[in-house]
Order: sequence, then structure tokens, then C-alpha cells
Amino acid sequence: MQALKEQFTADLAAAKTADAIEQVRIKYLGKKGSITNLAKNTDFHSLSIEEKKAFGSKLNELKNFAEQALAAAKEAAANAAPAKKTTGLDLTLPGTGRTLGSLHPITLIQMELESIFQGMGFTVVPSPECELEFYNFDAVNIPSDHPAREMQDTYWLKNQMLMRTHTSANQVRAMQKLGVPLRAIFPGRCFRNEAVDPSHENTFYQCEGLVVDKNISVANLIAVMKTLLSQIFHYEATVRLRQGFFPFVEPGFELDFQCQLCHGEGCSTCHGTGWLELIPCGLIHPRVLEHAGVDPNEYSGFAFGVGLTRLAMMKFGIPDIRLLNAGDVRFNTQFPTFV
Ligand code: FA5
Repeated sequence: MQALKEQFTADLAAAKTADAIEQVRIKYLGKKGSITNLAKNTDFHSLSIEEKKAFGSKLNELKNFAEQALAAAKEAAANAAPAKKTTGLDLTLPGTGRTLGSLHPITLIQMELESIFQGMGFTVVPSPECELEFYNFDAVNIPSDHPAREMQDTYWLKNQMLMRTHTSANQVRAMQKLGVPLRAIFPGRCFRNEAVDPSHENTFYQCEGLVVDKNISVANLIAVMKTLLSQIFHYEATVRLRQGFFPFVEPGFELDFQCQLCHGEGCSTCHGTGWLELIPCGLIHPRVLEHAGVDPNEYSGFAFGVGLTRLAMMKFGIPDIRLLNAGDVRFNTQFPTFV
């Protein structure tokens, strides 16, 4: 009986559900249960009266013990908290913050430039990066044997096509397509196969500007350049105008900008000169007008090619041009969306 009691106790401890407890009850107290069978299998005839009494009392004790233990186990199982069903959703977790996108400094400066020029009545014209040799060179008065071609090392494609080396490639096509009078800008990427340093990239942005009308003079050109710079920098920028040579303008100028990183002292960005070439410009050469079918006796005009990438460097104080193409998000996200 003692062994049976111990085995019963162990079985009951292992039974955790109402079903399992019922199985234990059947195993020990059911019709053919081990405790029930104890009485059936005992040969009472061979026992004395005292032995019969003692056996009966022990057996009752065991039955009572088993019944009470089963009742307690059933109650405990019924009261146990039901297993939690989880959806995998934890509403107490902190939310994931959304990062706001940001605009690249070149995009910012291009948007600003477009808005300034639109304010002066210019149209913004999209243009192809992949050009015909004719529009990039011949049409703007740079024939194949002209030394100016060597100034702009070119990435050549097939079929007399190339990656444009400057946005001046738009001058003649724009006059042919849009006609004159004309007042338009052409912002976009240019490509030159040249050594890269803090102020030179092989892929950079320019913004060509073109005004063709009657009686256009250098005074008009200077007025537009002054308006542009004062609106971009919100202060009187220190500039210098010097003679410049470009086969597609006559006279030609270089508008240099005092380096904003060293304030004219000289640094690696301006190669120690204190100045950065920013806006080459001039009056459109009569031969370029002729290439576009425009009569130079009737019309004149000016053109300029803003170095957009360098303008971004001056505006935002970026010391090395290579940062702009590096694609480093830590750099790209530093710039105010509204300038
Ligand atoms: C030209 O490309 C002429 N087409 C500009 C022009 C237009 C002159 C209309 C007259 C009339 P230039 O090669 O100097 O000129 O380049 C113009 C500007 O582009 C430079 O002043 C400079 O700001 C920028 N630039 C030129 N090469 C690079 C380069 N490798 N990396 C970054 N910026 C450059």
C-alpha cells in the first residue's frame, strides 16, 4: 500500500490538466484501478479478524488520501490561468521614428537658381547629357582643329556622340528650336575626363544661360550676374571681372568669386589664389548666331555658364568638391531644405 501510495502521488504530480488527472483517477480508483483491485485481490479467509480490521482501515485511509488528493488537483487545474494567446504584437514597444528625406546641396542650389532666373523672366529648359559632337563643339565655334577642344578632355561615345563637356552645347539647338528672342537657362551635368582635386570633378554641374534679343549689351549681362549673386548669397559678394577667352563669345569674361572658405587668403580649395572661377560669360559670337540661323546684324545676346557645383561649395562652405559625388548620407543630409 505504501508503494502504491508513492506511485499514485508521483503520477498525480505529473498530471497538469483535468484530463490527465482523470486518467490518474481511473488508473487507481476506477473499477479496475490499482487501489480498487487491492480489496478484490486479497484473500480475506487467510486473515485473522484483527488483520482484516487493520487491512480495511489502511485501505480506507489510502482511498481517502487518493480521493482528497485528486479533488485538490482538479480544483488547482481549474483555477490555473489559461495559457496566454499571443499575437506577436507588443503595443508597449516604442515606435520607429521616420526619417525625413533631404535634398542634395546641388539640387538645392539648382532649385534656387531656377527660381531666381524665373523671377527675371527666364525659361528653365531640360537638356540631354549625351550630345552630338556638332552641338558640343562645332556649333559653338570650336572646330576639330581648335586648341579649345583640348581644354575640355572629352568622354567619347559612338557615332560622333559624346558626354557633353559643357552646357554651352545647348546654345545653338535652343535658338533653332525655341527661336529668338530668347531668355532661357539650361542646368545640368557635364563630364570631363580630367584629374580630380578639391575643386575639379570629372562629373559636375553647370547652368548655361542664354539671352538673345535686339540691342543686348555687356551692361545687361552684368546686371543679370549682379542680381543672381546678390540673391544667392544675400550679401554683396566680392567678385572680379576679367577678360576670358571662349570661342563662342566676343568679348569674353571670367567672373571670379572670392573664395568663401578662406575669404581671399588662399587655401587648397582655391589653389592658394583666393579666387574661384565661377561664371565665365560674354556676348554671343556672331558665328554662333549664324549657326543657329539668327541674323547677327539684327540680334545680339549674351551667354554665361555658371559652375553650379562650385556655387554650392561657396554657398554651403564645402571645402572639397569630391564630397558632393561621394554619396555619403551623413554629408548629404546636412543641408537646410529651404535656403
Ligand atoms: C565653359 O564650360 C563654358 N562653356 C562656359 C561659358 C558659357 C563661357 C557661356 C562663356 C559663355 P569652363 O570650362 O571655364 O567654361 O567651365 C565653366 C565653369 O564650370 C567653371 O568656371 C567652373 O565653375 C565649372 N567647372 C569647369 N570644370 C569643372 C570641373 N572639372 N569641376 C567642377 N567645376 C568645373
